[in-house]
Amino acid sequence: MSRIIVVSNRLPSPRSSAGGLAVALTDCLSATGGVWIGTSEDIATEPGQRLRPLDETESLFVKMGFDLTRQEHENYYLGYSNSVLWPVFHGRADLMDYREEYDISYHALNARLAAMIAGLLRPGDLLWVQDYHFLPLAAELRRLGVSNAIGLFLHIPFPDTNDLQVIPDHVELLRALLDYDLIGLQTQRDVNAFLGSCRTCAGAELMIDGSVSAFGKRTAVASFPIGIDTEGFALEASRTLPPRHVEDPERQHLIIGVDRLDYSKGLPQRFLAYERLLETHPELAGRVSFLQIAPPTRSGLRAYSEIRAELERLAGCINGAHADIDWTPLRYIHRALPREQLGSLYRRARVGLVTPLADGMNLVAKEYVAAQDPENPGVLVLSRFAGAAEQMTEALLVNPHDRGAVAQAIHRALRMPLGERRARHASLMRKLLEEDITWWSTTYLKRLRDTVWHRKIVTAQ
Ligand code: GDG
Repeated sequence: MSRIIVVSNRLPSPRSSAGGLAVALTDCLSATGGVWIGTSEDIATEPGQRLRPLDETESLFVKMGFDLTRQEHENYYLGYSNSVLWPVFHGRADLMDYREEYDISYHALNARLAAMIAGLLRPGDLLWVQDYHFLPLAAELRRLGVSNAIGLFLHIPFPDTNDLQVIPDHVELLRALLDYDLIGLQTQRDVNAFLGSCRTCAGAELMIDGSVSAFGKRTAVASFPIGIDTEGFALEASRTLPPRHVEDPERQHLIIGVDRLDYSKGLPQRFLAYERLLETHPELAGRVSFLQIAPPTRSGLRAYSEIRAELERLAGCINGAHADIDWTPLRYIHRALPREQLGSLYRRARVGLVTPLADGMNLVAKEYVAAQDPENPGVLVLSRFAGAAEQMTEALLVNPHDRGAVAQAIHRALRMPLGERRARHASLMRKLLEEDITWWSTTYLKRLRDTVWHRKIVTAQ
């Protein structure tokens, strides 16, 4: 069986090891043997030329790390990856901060990484690259003569052509993407956006089998909506005791939001929608409570410190206007909670509020549903702009920009009869159990293997 080589920005750490992606990929790497490559947490003084094996105790697969220099961290990671690609791919071209040194560093890092990977590849190895940090990696590997199958999975949305064109070297990015054998996206919407850009910017031809042909190359493109470890998550949430200090849900209906503090997650809009609920339903005073957990991320970037300041101001305004001596309507926690605690909080919350303005998938929506008590489940209020909305049609789907509509959906969720809650939860759960994280990785890898067969047949003809 061929080895699988996974490349991702971060390696799974013992802290993140409960995360679905880490579990699923660890499982498939352990079954087939392989290597997981990612950045280490260390900062190097010089760009290294070798991957370092980490945690030698693993026998079935190895983790190999590479260090970023401080300059690469600034220019490749915070710069091109998170100040150019992340905002543009999330429909926020207005927040793009494009600089030539970012562009140069991004391509140089990908070239350096390709050289390090090429050194350890064996014939038949499958390479599975994760996410927007490595869009040109396949092109760099091909330049070095690597002919192994290489797949990409993009965890974030693919932008519409108008947005993509804001990036100065977008045609080069597309050309580089066509060096992958398989491009996996989260949703059909993303597939359409990608194909549309290939057609508009590169005059690409769409083939009958769903692949795309441009620049003399051909790539398979399909959606593979990422899932979670549904069964495991449900089991853990049903086992864990609720944390102390959480008010009794019989007395107070808990509404929960859990997001990295990112401008794509629609948090100010969500806070304002909650305020609208309090204004339009004064009878809820003292009986409802909104808990928002928003751990920090990518600190050092202005867009992130700005959104933090805005949220703190809004939380203060909303509590100032609506709180009472024995009631805090909104609790906002700007740090990460332990994973075990999340499950039981989800389970206690009558409403899960997931209202991003743009999101590749959104795993919180899936975790919230998996954590519910099937006998007395809470209700998911979900943005139409989360990739998850394509699968989770039994949630209350909302436009996160429409404060009134979100407030109404929360109200409807709070009042929803038990029968309807159970029915919606049961059909959401069926899909989450069917299309879980293992389904996602096996389906993707099967398709990647198929592209190899396809290529062999075409070459033989
Ligand atoms: C990207 C795409 C796509 C959050 N707060 C805490 C915490 N979390 C965990 C959640 C969830 C994960 O972090 C967040 O995943 P999301 O999917 O919601 O969002 P991104 O981080 O933006 O992920 C996204 C995903 O990749 C996978 O493809 O769905 O669209 O943007 O698992 O539970 N975990 C702990 N404490 C917290 O306070 N322990």
